[in-house]
Amino acid sequence: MSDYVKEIMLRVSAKNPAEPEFHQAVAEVAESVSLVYDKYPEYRSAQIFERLIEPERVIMFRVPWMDDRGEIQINRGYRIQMNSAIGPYKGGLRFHPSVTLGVLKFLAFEQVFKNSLTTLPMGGAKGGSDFDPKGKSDNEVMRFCQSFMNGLFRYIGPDTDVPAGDIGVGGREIGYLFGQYKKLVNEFTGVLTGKGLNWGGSLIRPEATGYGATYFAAEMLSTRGETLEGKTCLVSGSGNVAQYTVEKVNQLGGKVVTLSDSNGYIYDEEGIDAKKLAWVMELKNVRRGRIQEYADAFKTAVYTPLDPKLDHNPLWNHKAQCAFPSATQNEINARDARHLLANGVYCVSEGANMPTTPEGVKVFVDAGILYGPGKAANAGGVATSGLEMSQNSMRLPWTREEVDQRLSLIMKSIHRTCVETADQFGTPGNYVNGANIGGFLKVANAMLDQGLV
Ligand code: NDP
Ligand code: 2IT
Repeated sequence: MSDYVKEIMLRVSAKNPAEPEFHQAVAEVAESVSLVYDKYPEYRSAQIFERLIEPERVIMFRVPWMDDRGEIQINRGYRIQMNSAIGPYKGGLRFHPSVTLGVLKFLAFEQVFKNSLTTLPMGGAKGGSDFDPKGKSDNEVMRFCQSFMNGLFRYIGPDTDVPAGDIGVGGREIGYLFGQYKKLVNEFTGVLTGKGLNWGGSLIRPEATGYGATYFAAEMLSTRGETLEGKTCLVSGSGNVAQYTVEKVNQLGGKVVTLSDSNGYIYDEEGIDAKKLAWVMELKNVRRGRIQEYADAFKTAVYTPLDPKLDHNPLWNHKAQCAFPSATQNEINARDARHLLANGVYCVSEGANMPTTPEGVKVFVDAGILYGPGKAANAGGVATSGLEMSQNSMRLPWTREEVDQRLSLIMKSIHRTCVETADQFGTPGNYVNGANIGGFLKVANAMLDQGLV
């Protein structure tokens, strides 16, 4: 760790106690930014990074709602408006019991750099609640979403802050949130993305994160003259990102052998083909069941329950060439990273946000594998949200082919930025530096232009 990073981290830890995920995300970007500060001291004297780690605004609010038994429940809602130098705040909402201020600050911080990489004019934000949608009825989810929007609507808008989905927030939740916003403000606007196709949503938005992470892997492989054809892939999670990663990997000729949820994972040696994937989509999106059922439905699969006593995740201990962590933060530790390398994996494209611990990242970077960090590899989701915003502004929908083509071009552009920036700063092949610095420079230059913001 350089002296600059040590000094920054002392300040960040003292000022933001009990926010380990935020510290983790800041430390990684600080290492990359120290290369920029060495080369271009004007950013250091303007204290750009020091400003970037302080959110522009944090909104916290009570979310009271009534469950189906008539009992009152109280959750906490948040929106972290991190940076608006290059566009309105933009980023998802996460509903999960593990949500804290520190988790959302790490996600909002990552979002600033990710959104900058997309080439589209979007600032960075994240929000959500410690509400757990699991086991709740549709009516309970609706009442929660309505109360959440009652607390949030004053602070968002199509030119101010445009939330979207993340863990626990999909099409159903965006519908309830949009309906309540419209009722409160009396305006039909593009205030949220991930909307339904009949009411302002964009084709390909549901697919975009998984497709994008797969396009990013294909770009990384192309630097070695390879494709996904014939590659065996490990995917974690079984939600939105995981599902559409499997779909695109299959379309590009690869084979996915794993999926998981918070209870365990399945390994299907024969691969999760289109028919099995359709079954998973029905299980997860309609019946909202557990991945364990896959092994009952398909005899080719083995289910392994999660063992919290283990110091590694056995999902990452299977023969493969590519891995797409697509569940949550810190799901690959150093031991998992070493297992992946030992099993032949040399291409990791992160669908999730910060799924690899700092020690795990070091294992990948030191080994010189194709390692695409989340803020580059999973940027296709928010990029397509940006395309949804464009269509809403024009009041004209694009075709599936048009949106997919733009998504694919954006992922190629992000990949190019990573490779060229890593080269320029003396660390060829290091996509971590490429993404962090590439994302930083655009935001930093906008902040320099705009005075002391
Ligand atoms: P979903 O809610 O659709 O799916 C999340 C999946 O991850 C589920 O299978 C869930 O299992 C599993 N999971 C969640 N939390 C944990 C945990 N603590 N331990 C183990 N498994 C867990 O979310 P998404 O697919 O949208 O999001 C997945 C990741 O991708 C997140 O990191 C998110 O931030 C990131 N991402 C999402 C984007 C999007 O457009 N949706 C865009 C960019 C990144 P279970 O059902 O048991 O909870
Ligand atoms: O982490 C992310 O990039 C998202 N959850 C998507 C955000 C968005 O605004 O589409």
